[in-house]
Formats: sequence, structure tokens, C-alpha cells
Amino acid sequence: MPGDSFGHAFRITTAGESHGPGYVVVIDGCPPGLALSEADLAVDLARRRPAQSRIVSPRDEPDVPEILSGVFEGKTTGTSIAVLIRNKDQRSRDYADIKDKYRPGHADFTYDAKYGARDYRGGGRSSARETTVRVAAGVVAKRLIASAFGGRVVGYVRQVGGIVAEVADPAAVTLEQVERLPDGEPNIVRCPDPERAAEMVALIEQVREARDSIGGVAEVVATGVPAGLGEPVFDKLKADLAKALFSLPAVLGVEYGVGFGCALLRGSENNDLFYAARDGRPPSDRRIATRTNRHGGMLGGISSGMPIVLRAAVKPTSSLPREQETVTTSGEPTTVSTKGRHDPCLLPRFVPMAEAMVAIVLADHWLRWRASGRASEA
Ligand code: EPS
Repeated sequence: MPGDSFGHAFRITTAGESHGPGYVVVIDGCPPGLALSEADLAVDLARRRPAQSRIVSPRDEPDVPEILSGVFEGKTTGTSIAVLIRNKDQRSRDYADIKDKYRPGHADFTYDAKYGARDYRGGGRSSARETTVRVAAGVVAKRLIASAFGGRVVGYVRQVGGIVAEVADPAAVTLEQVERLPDGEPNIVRCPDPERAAEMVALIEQVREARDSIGGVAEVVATGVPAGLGEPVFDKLKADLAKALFSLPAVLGVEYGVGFGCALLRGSENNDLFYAARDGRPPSDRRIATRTNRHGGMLGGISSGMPIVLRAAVKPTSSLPREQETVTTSGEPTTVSTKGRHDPCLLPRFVPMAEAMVAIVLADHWLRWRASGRASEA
């Protein structure tokens, strides 16, 4: 079965290639009555678009969304929502050279192995540009979870190369801190620790000058999520979130809570202890919480009501403007130097992509939980 769709009750299907006419997403399952406009979609699309700053790809895509269906008089109708985003700044001549060569680190070889054919322009279907319509769908999902249970998803850059941000409380990071530095200037790397943000920008500029690229880690936090989302045993919330993040290009690792750090801990150090948070409520209305959140907001694959905290490791951009050893499609040794307009570090633009995928999973699981009749009022 082809893999162009994701989700069950809230389901997205995407189509499009980086150097074709554009991309489309069809969003099924969104309830009626949500306020939604093209201007709403444009906010997150601007956070993802190339040419937004000096440290990302200069391909100048305006990424203006066109809502084709599913919205009437400013509100969702409950029928399928289709969004179209046209490609405007393709420069396909940059790719003539890789028609018969495999770029190291890219999907050229594996697409050929699978299909026996590929659109080699800009990576075709494997291009990270496909995430543009996922981000549009993510805005719809964010709207849905905000109105359903006050859910909020915020992502940020935690690490670039060896530079790691200090973040005292992931759940307290605001969108404003991710997008703006304390002096009001745009936070072009999207790291909420201003000193580390400046160091990250300098490092990204340095690797670009060296005609190289660098990887990093993004952290995504979902707050306001009620306890109870997730479908054991195969559709656990953690499993669907991992799939969502791994489906994004360049992701090599996903963890939540203490993640791989759990290998170093004893059970007595790792368990998060329960208590009844009174929050000024009457005794009959106590909220069960945990004193710490090493479990990252999910127990048994079901949301616990604590903030969901995930991290994704993103590899250094494979496209490098330097000669590297490779082979032609017929196996002859050769070299390749990638042209095109590339990001020396994918992390700043990865943040809205990761937020979108997390919001889409939460919207899907919320609708599934509600449909099962087991949802309590959030
Ligand atoms: C990409 C290669 C570059 C990036 C592109 C992702 O494309 P081109 O060589 O055509 O400029 O600019 O990113 C986008 C266009 C985008 O909108 O995100 C790749 O190989 O994935």
C-alpha cells in the first residue's frame, strides 16, 4: 500500500514534488465550526519557508496557501479540507548533473532501487519541501486541539553540533521566546537560550563557509493534553508520535522523557512519583500528577496529563557543495558536488515541521478517544 496518508480519525494525504507545479494536502476528519483562514495557515508556513533568514536555503518560495475546499464563511464545514501551495522558484538546471548520479546521503539510490525511476529535480518526492503542506495541516490540528482541550504545541532547537541550550522547564518555553530574542530581533535559529542561540548561528555560518553542514536536536513540547490519549497496544501515543517524527526527512532518532538516558538509571531514580494536585480545587476534584516528568507525559503509551516532551535528532544536510565520491546509476565511479540552494543546518526550519506532526497525532488521538465514548470532558 502506498504511504502518502497519515492518521485515522484526523487523516492527511499529501501529493507533490519540489520542482513540479506545487503541493497539495487533503485533511479528512476535521470537525465543523473551527475558524480557519489562509492567513492563519500563512503564520506557520512563514516559519518553515526557505529564504526566511541568512542561515537557511535562499530558494525564495512565498508559500502562499490556497484553501480549495472544506472552509465556508471562515469556518470549517466538516468536509475534506484541501490546501494547495504552488512552487514558484524552482531552478531545475541545478539538478541536470545528478540525473545519472547518486548523491551521498540522499534518497536518489533507494528511489531508483524501489521504483526504477525518479524525479531527480530537487529530490522530487523525497524533498523536504513536501513538509510545506504538512505544516498547513498542522495549523488545522493545532486549532482543533486548542479548541477541544486547550492543547498547545511548541518546538525549539535544543542542540546544534556540540552546542546545547539550557532549558530549565521545557513546558514553560513560549512561542515568543522561540521566535524573538530578548532584544526583539528575530530568533533565526529558534533556540530559546539567547547565548546558545548566538553561538549556534555563528557555528552554522562557519560550517556553511567551509562548504559543509551540521546536525542537531529539536525538542517539542505539548501541554494541556488530558490523561487518556493513546490506543494500546500498537497505536500507543508514543508509537504514533515516533512514526510522525520519523516520517520527517533527515530524522535519525526520536526519544521522549529521559529517552536514551534511561539506560543509566535505576528504577528508584527513574520512577516519577504520583501525588494529588489540589490546585485550589475541592477534594472531590483533585488532579493526579507526578512530581517529576522523566516519563515525558506518556505511561503505557497513554498520555498522563503531564507535558509531553519529545526530541528528534536531525542529521546534517546531505547536500554539500563539494566533490564527494559516488557512482553513476550504472555503477561507474565518479564524483558529485551538489548544486541547488541548501540549508547548512536543517534545525531552524525543522521546528514548525515537528510541531505540525505532533499536533496532527494529538488531533487524531483526541478524535479517536472521543469516538470511542471513553473520553471524559477535558
Ligand atoms: C531540498 C533542497 C533545496 C531546498 C529545499 C529542500 O531545494 P532546491 O535545491 O530546489 O532549492 O531549498 O527546501 C525547500 C525548497 C523548502 O521549501 O523547504 C531537499 O533536497 O530536500
